[in-house]
Amino acid sequence: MQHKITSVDVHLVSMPIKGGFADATRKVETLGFTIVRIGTDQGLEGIGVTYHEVGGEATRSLIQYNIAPKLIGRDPLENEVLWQEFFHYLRGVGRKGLTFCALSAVDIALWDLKGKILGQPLYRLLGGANPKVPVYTSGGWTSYSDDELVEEATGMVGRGYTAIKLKVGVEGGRNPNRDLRRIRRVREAIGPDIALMLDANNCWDAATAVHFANNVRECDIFFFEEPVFADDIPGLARFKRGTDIPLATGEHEYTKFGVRDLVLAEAADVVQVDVTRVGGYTEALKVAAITQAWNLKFAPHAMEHMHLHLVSAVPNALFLERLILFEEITNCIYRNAPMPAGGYMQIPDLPGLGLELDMDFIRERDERG
Ligand code: SMN
Ligand code: MG
Repeated sequence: MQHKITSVDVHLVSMPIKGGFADATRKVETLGFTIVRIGTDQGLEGIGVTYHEVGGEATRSLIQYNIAPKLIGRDPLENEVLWQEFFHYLRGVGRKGLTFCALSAVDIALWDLKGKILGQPLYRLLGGANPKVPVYTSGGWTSYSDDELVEEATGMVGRGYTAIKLKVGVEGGRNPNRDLRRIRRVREAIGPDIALMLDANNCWDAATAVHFANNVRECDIFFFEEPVFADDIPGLARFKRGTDIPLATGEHEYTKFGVRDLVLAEAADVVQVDVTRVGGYTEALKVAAITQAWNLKFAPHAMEHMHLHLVSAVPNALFLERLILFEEITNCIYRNAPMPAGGYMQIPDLPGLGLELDMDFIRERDERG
């Protein structure tokens, strides 16, 4: 039986972030989700979400005024056909950035619908077998005092995580020696058995990053993320040549074309695209295939509820990332968001993404343009 799309609704929910949380290069002031609901003539609904710190209104308008009218009357199972059409429809106004956040949220909703139409959880449709997915937690802002950093790291371990990620690049990246002292203290506090990852959020040049990496190497770093500007692909490649700490990057990368350039330049060991930015599940699966062809690791960025099924099904995927800062908004927008326990998250035995939106909260907070 063929389904036809009969409705597309878009909602925007943003939360101010108080507390001055900052990484090496920016302060996080707002976290927001743009939420898409695609309905069919058979009464099914698929949901997709993308996140923003700035520009959510633009993402919502693009979906509402430009993408939604073209979805009405279409068959939601045709995600490849629709992806190609939207890619060419939108390519003149953006092949990265907010345009792709919009396309990603729509594509995710189509995959959720696909699972609901076929009556299977998405990870099963993708060929996965295991509903229990490893997750690491992430925080440790550069705005923390040294004591606060150590306290957060030990708290993470106390909550059962066996892998944690912290920021480096204090004082805008101008004091790597203090970063070194902070990370040494953390390693001592958490012991040798916790996978410790560092994220410099684009703050250094390659020479500074390599120097720091070689000093911090003794702390047994599982991977080092975005040591230099995300678009400094030669700098990333130079980092990789200068240290044996695995290099993670990709949260700022869009589409298979962006990832192709990273891998061809030997500028990543762990590719961290975000399904809510890179072009949805349709594109993330192609990115995953590229990483497999180069024998790299795949570890999607943030948005763990959007990534659960992908990490379960992709054989070279390491784990999910759960940002402490996203926990509040995530708990508010889903009624049944899986929670981590002992370093794992369990995929619900429900069709599609298996997520139920809290429409009371979303409607109350929806920022109408
Ligand atoms: C990050 C991304 C988005 C919001 C806050 C922090 C960070 C990460 O770069 O990798 O988690
Ligand atoms: Mg990061």
